[in-house]
This record gives sequence, structure tokens and C-alpha cells, in this order.
Amino acid sequence: MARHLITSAIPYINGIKHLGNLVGSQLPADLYARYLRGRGHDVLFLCATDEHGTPAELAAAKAGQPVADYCAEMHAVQAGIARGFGLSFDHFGRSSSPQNARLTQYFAGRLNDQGLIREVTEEQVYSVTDGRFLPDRYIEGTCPNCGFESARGDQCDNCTKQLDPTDLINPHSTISGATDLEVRPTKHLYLEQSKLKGKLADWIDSKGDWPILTTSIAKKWLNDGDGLQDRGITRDLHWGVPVQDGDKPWPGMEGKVFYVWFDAPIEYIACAQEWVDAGKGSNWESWWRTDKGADDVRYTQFMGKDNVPFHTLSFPVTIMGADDNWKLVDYIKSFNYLNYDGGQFSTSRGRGVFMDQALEILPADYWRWWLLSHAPESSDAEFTWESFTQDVNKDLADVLGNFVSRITKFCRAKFGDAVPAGGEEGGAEAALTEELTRRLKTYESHMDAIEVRKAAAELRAIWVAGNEYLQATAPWTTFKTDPDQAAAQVRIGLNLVRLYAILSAPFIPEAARAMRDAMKVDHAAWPDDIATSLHALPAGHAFDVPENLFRKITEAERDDWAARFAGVRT
Ligand code: B3M
Ligand code: ZN
Repeated sequence: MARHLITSAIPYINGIKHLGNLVGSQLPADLYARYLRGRGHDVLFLCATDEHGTPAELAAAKAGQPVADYCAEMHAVQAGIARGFGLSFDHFGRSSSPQNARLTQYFAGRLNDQGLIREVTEEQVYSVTDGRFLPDRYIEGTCPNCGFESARGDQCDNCTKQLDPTDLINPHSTISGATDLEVRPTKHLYLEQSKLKGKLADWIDSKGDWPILTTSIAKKWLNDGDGLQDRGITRDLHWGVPVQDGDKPWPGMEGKVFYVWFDAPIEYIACAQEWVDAGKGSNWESWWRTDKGADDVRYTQFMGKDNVPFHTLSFPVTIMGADDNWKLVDYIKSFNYLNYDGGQFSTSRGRGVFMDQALEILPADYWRWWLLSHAPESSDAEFTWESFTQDVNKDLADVLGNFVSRITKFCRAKFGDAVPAGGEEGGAEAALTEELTRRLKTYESHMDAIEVRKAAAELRAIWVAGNEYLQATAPWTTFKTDPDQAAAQVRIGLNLVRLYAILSAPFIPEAARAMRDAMKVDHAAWPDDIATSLHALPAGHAFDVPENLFRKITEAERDDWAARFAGVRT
């Protein structure tokens, strides 16, 4: 038994994630966590909401709520949707937790002690009416390039020109509309990442087994000049972790907070502490500190490609720079983008299917299966209603669902509601055993390597093998001449249902649970050996015929949903 720490990139608090976000981090992380638990390993799987920063403040203001209330509400919403998708986090934490505030302040203090923090005075726009410095995106005015009247301080949405707030004509605060803006000096803390460049490069070079997507992005940012510049880790905002040097005030930094990307990854650690404080576990340090037992932990992170630079450079700098026995990540699984029906999913434009909407129209397993079996690993992938309908109907309804219902119904009709006795096995069973033995090994090796699409394809092949066995042996025909032999075939078929329940659980946990319940299996360990597991349910073992596991999506539904989600979410 090994110990596995798994984290998924923590979703921003402002709004509900779309299916592209889901398949790029939380869902494959859940697949891996469920698989490792299934194989008997000790797993700690953590995720949280990323609650600080300008986007949270803006969203709360738009909702007319105090930001803390907004975050508490949205956290509950996201937690509910995560449960709906069967995401089996051991804890779903919050980056606004007191644990994260203390740890973030601790890391900043520690990095300062190590000589890795420098104070920098910058010029920034200050709003006299609002009584605060304004981040670039809180400032709007007329674009000097195209004349668009609501250009933001960082960019014009009309002509896409990158702007500096001081470029804007007639600038005003988007918080109050105030125009009494001034440029004032303000002090910030910079993390001197450049000092750790060599160490970081050696570390990344040592990760030859990482996905190319991960290492290529890391190396690009590390070597292309811009990547490892020293980085401001504080902001003039109210909402965030107050800047402190450990538990002491930081002179000159009063009223400032840490930058959201500084405290968000630290939440991976704080989340383990929250997990313990919530009474769900003990000794979080044994997962996170190499001097306290985390030496034998394998730590895997999941994320979309846009999050790779922060996880391969900035966060490791925090961990390495603190030089205090914190655990570095062992493996980073990153994903390309999932596109939506000829374009991109877009949160800001509300384009595509969002997690709450998906669950309103179909159970989680339908989505889980399609998304994971089309995970954007080697390149971007595309969701289309055509592909979704076709694959769900074929893989889940025709192949798996039909197998389960056919064998259980046939047994009940001819032999009753228990595994039948009698008959002998022959060549067909030996061939099936041989094929499944081989396929199980392949399935396991893809899962161990987190090759999500390949694992899905192998699982599908395992389902198909059962169907082909049933097709070839045809117990309904055998029964007419040799009921005993038909009994042996049905016995194998029922045992396949049990086996499928175990092997499919990481992908489609609800259906797997329904299969296990129908087979009345309480404890189902991962199979060591196919021959044994095809005889796990003995003659006389009672079972139920399950409700249809999967229904087919109709053409009318497909067209209806395609039209409903073609526009913009309201
Ligand atoms: N919240 C961005 C995202 O949701 C960011 C990830 C933080 S991971 C520490 O994609
Ligand atoms: Zn413009």
C-alpha cells in the first residue's frame, strides 16, 4: 500500500465552472483518486475554492453582497455541484480559511528570512473617492486606439490593445464612477524567483517522466527570458490574506494583501490542515512535510495548461525557497483545452455547458464517461452534441447497459434470482479469461500512467469482450438443448457484471454502485486474477435485476440541447 496525495487546481469562486474546466482538472483527479483507492492505496484527495483577488471582489459587488458572504454562498454552491458529479474529495476547502492565512503569512516570513523578498515602490492609480488603489481592471475609460468608451485599464475589449491605465482618456473608477484618480507611489513585496532559477531548472530536468505538455510549458517560461522574473506577491486590495511577516506585522505593508496566486497554491497545504480540523483525518503534516512522514508520499497535481507556469515555477519557488522540508510535487498531469461546438467554452461570455446545467439534463456518469474518454491530453478536444449522443448511446447504453440487463433478465427468466449451478466451462471461457487478463494489465498500466483516454478505451474493450462472449456462447440458444451449459455461461456473465462494477467505478461511480448493489456485493476488492474473479459469485448467490443503467439520448433531445446551449448563458 502506497500513500498518494492528489490535488486538483482549485476553481475560482466567481461562478460555476464549465465542462472544459471540469475535464482539465477536477474530473481526472477524481478518476485517479478513485482508481488508487480501489487498488487499496492510502489516498488524500484535496480541492478547494480559490476565493481571493479582484475577480471575487468584482463578482460580489455585482451580486450586491459583502465579499465574504458571496464567497461562503458560492463555496456551498460549488461544493454541491462537485458532489453531484461524484467528485470524491476528502476535503473541499477554502483559500479564505484562517489556516491558509496563517500558512501564507508563514511562507512569506520564511522567504523573507531566506533573503528572497525585496520591497519595491511602484506608481499606481489611486482613487481619492474610493479611498483605495485601483487594480488595472477596476479602471475604465476611452481607448486611445479605437475610441471605445469602456476600455479597461489593462486591455481594450473592443480592439484588444493591451493598455496601461494611464493611457485611458477620461479614466474613471468602475467601483464608484469617481474621476478623481491620481498616480501615487505604493510599496509591494517581490519574490526573487530569479535567485532560484538554477535549482528550478535542475528540478524540472529531473522530471523526464512528466507529460511533455507540462515540461514544455515549464521550460518555455523558465528559458524564454520573461518567465522567471521576480514577481510582485502583494496587492492593494481589501479582500485577501493580510500581509504579515509570519505572525508579526510587516512595516509599511499595512492594509495590503497577498496576491491571489501567492496564497492559492498554499491552500493545497492548508486544505490538509482544514481536513484535520474538520475532524476528517489526523496528522496533516505527515502528508506535507518530508521530515514528518511525507517522504513516502507520492504527490500528483492535476490542472489545465494555463495553470502550469504557476505550478512548475512560482509555487515550487515558494516551497524550495522556504527550505523547510515541505513536499514538492512528484508528478504534474496537465491538460489542453476542451472546445465547445466549433468555438471555445467561455465563462465570461457564458458559452457552452456549465456544471450545474449538465446535471440538470443528465446524470453525472454520462458526462464523466464522455469527458474522460475524450480528455484533451495530446491536443485540444471538442465537445459536440453529435459525438456526445453517439458515444453515450453506444458505449454506455448499447455495450455496458445492455450487457447487464440482458444477462440478469435472462437468468431471472430461466434460472431465477440467484447464480445458477451446473455445467462446465470450455474454450470460450478460457479465451475470455485470457483476453481479460491481458486487457486488465493494459488498463492498469494506463491508469497508473494517468493516460486517461487510453484507459477509457481499454475499459470499453473490456465491456465489449463480455458482450462478444455472450454473443458467441448465446446462452439463450444453448438453453434449448443444454440448460446445464447455459447455466455455466450465465454464471460467467453474472460474474462479469461484478467485475465491471469494480473496474468501471473510477469512471462511472453511480452505475458501478448500481451494478454492485444488484449483484449484492458488499466488499469488492480490485481483482488480482481474472480467473478467480470470474468465479467470485458462487452458485446460489442471490442478485437483483437492476433498473436500466443507462438510457439512450434521443435525437430530439440532442437537437433540443444543441439549440438550448448554442447561445449565451443568462
Ligand atoms: N483558480 C485558476 C483556475 O481556476 C486558479 C487555479 C488555482 S490553482 C492553485 O483555472
Ligand atoms: Zn480599443
